[in-house]
Amino acid sequence: MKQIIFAGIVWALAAVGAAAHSKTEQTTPASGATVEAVEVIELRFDDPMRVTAISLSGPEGEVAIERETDLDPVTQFRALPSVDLPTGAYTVDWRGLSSDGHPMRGTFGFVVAH
Ligand SMILES: [Cu+2]
Repeated sequence: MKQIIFAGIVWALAAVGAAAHSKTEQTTPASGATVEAVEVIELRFDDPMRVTAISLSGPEGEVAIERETDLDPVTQFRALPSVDLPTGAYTVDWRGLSSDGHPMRGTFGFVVAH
């Protein structure tokens, strides 16, 4: 009987481990892309992600962005740059909580060329 309970616990732990955390599938702008303008910054996830923090930095430092998505877990997160982005290289950094409860973070870059 003890063995059966033990096997059940091992199986339950394995099942938790198998439920992989959400991953970024794609972004807008695409990672590494060169774009003329940025109307929206978008992160798409394979499973809902609660994005807790996001920042955009460029050639002149941090650029203010406005979240369009609140703190609910989503598969599509959107934020809007507060200004027209000048030419240069930009990096987006984000942190979030995966649907399996794991803290996640990611980064990607793109170039704006007018
Ligand atoms: Cu995970």
